[in-house]
Amino acid sequence: MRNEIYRNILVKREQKHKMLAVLLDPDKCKDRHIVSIISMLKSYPPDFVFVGGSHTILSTNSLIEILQEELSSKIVLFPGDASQFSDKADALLLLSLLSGRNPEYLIGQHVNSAIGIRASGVEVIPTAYILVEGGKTSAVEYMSNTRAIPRNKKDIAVSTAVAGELLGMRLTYLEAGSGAQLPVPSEMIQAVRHNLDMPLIVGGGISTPEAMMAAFEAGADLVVIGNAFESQPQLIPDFAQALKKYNEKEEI
Ligand code: 1GP
Repeated sequence: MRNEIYRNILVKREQKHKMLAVLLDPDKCKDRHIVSIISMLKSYPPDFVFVGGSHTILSTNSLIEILQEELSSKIVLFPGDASQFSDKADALLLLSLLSGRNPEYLIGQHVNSAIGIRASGVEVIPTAYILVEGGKTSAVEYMSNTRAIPRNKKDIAVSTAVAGELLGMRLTYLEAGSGAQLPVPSEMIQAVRHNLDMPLIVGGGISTPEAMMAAFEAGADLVVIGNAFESQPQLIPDFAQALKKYNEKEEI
C-alpha cells in the first residue's frame, strides 16, 4: 500500500512545519473561475489540493486532470460519497463521519467502494471526520444526515477523536463545515490536539489569515480553505505569505 503523502505529512509535522490545503469543489470550478484560481495556485502552490464536495454533479476526474496538468501540488480526494472516487488522485482521505451516527457514512459507502479503491493503487489515508456546529446547517450535515457536535462540548470532540485513533485512523479532520459562519473554536482544537497523537486537520469557515494562524496556534497541523479562495482567489497570496512567515519563524 502506498504511503508517500501520509509520510510527508508526518515528516512536516515532526519539523513543526504547518501545512495548507486548498479545497476545490468540482461544481464551483467552472470556466474562467478555475483559470484565475489555478493561476494564483501556480504562483503560491499549497501543500495539497483537496478535491470533493458534499454534493457535486460534475465529476472529480476532469478537475483532477486539469489540476495535475497545471500544478505541482499533490491532489487529495476529500469525497462527499463513494461516487466521487477517482483513480487519478494522488491520495484519498477515506472518511468516516465519526461525529454522526449514520451507518452509511461510517461503513456503508466504504463497503460499496472498497474493492475499486484497492485495485486503483491510490494511497488511502483513513480519516476520522468530526463535524462541529459552525453557526448554520452545513451541506455535509444535510447530505449525510448526520449531526454536528455542539460548539461548547469539547469533551465530546475529544472522546470522538480518541475513539478514531483507537480504531486505527491516521488523520483527524476537525471541521465546522464548508462555508461555516464560525470556525471550530480554538479551545476545542487545543483539547483535541492535547489528547491525540496523529496529525490534525482543521477546516470550515476560515476566511482570514488571522483565523488560519489561530487554528495553527491552537494545534492544527494542516488547515483547509475552500470558500474563501473559491470566491476570492486574490486572497491566496495573503494566506500563503502568512504561513511562510510562520514556518520560517519556527525553523529559526
Ligand atoms: C470544508 O473544511 C472545508 O470541508 C473548507 O471549508 O469552504 O468554509 O473554507 P470552507
